[in-house]
Amino acid sequence: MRRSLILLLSVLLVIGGVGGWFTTVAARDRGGAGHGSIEPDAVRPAAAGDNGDVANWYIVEVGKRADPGIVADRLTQSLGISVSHVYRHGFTGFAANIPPDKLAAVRAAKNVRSVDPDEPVQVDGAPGGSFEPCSDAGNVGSQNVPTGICRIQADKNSTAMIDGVDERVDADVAVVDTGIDQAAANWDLNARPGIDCTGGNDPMDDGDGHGTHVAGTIGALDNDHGVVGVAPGVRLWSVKVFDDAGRGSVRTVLCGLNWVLDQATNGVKMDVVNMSLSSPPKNRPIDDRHCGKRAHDDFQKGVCAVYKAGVTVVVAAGNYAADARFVRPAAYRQVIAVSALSDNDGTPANDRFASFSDYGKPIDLAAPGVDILSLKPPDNQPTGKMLQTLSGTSMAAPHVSGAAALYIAGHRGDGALTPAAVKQALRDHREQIKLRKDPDKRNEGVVNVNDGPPWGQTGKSRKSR
Ligand SMILES: [Ca+2]
Ligand SMILES: [Ca+2]
Ligand SMILES: [Ca+2]
Ligand SMILES: [Ca+2]
Repeated sequence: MRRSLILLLSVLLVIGGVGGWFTTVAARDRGGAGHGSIEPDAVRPAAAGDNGDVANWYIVEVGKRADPGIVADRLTQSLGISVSHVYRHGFTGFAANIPPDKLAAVRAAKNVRSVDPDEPVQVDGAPGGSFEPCSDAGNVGSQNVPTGICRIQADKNSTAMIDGVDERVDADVAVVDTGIDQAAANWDLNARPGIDCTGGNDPMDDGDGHGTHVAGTIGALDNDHGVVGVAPGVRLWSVKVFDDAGRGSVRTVLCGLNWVLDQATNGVKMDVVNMSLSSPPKNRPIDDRHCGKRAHDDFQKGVCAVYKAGVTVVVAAGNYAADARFVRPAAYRQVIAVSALSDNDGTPANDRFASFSDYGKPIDLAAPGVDILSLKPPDNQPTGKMLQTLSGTSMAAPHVSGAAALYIAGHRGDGALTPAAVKQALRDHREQIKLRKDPDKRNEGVVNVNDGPPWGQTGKSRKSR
């Protein structure tokens, strides 16, 4: 029911030209764009406008000792392919539009290791329904405490300190999404520009609203207006991989992960990456247990590189009501995959597994994902209107990203935390609950950040899987 409603809404939105939720963008011929000079690591103009178009687009991996920019240049000049992104960190290669009659030549070219088709990736959120803030000490002035904050007990976390006073959580979270709106950031976020992978040049432009909403759930400021996030005031880095129509692909996501890896060595090391996105289910399990090398999955190669750099990756389960083993990136064992639950009062009462949410063995935790209130780009309206509710596993994942940021910020003195350690800690402290309507027999439990034991549990009953 919920899924059909979402699909209906998405159709209406597309007709209205407001957003691009769930649309699989039709493949179109790109023509021969972008033959000009090539700058290393730049996002090239050829990518502009058609970020979800994958017809004739490929991800090319080059040999470890080769310079991907030089290989891309050489093939651009000799074969007339057009290159959109160069990847230098972890996964080394480039994305290119390759006409069918040039494909064999690229595959056979020197230093080319693999050539895999690109695929569309989409955000996992859609408009939600009505909302009542939960009763809480953080409801100061006009600030709303969203139900998800109470549901996972972020208001009972001493690192979050939710009380209407702006103290900020010390962690860095990359929001790989549609961008983070500058006006919303000025109003109620501690956000900063990362990279624009869509052919534009403004990570702080969110023409869609999805990324701004996700950012607010992770870390909206604790003050007297807007909303408050799970990890209030955490540093949020906008990594824009979807254009204003919500269109993206593996090549734009890899560009975002490449930036995260570049930052790990040459800038600010991210603690957490949030990816509220997925590609449509395959007809076979995704994870090849070899970081994508056997399955020729460049998406997983990129995720593994980030994981090995010590960055916790949190992803949406996907909204296909499908087994997450078939859905990228939720299927990857390197990520924390988050399913969605429906909650309307901030307590475990009357909760159920969200009908649209993917499920199954890869899911690590559930989090609130129905009718979630968060920030919205202003649309020329007064700032009081910069809020909206959205639903989706896109809204569940940022609750867990915020939880990971709280955990990492609260354990700074304990040495470097590996992504596996962060995942285990969040799993160990989860609320062990059987959600009604959960399609599988595995109770992933609900993320919980109470300083004490989670809802309904004594300290002794906690255990890991
Ligand atoms: Ca506070
Ligand atoms: Ca606020
Ligand atoms: Ca409830
Ligand atoms: Ca389950």
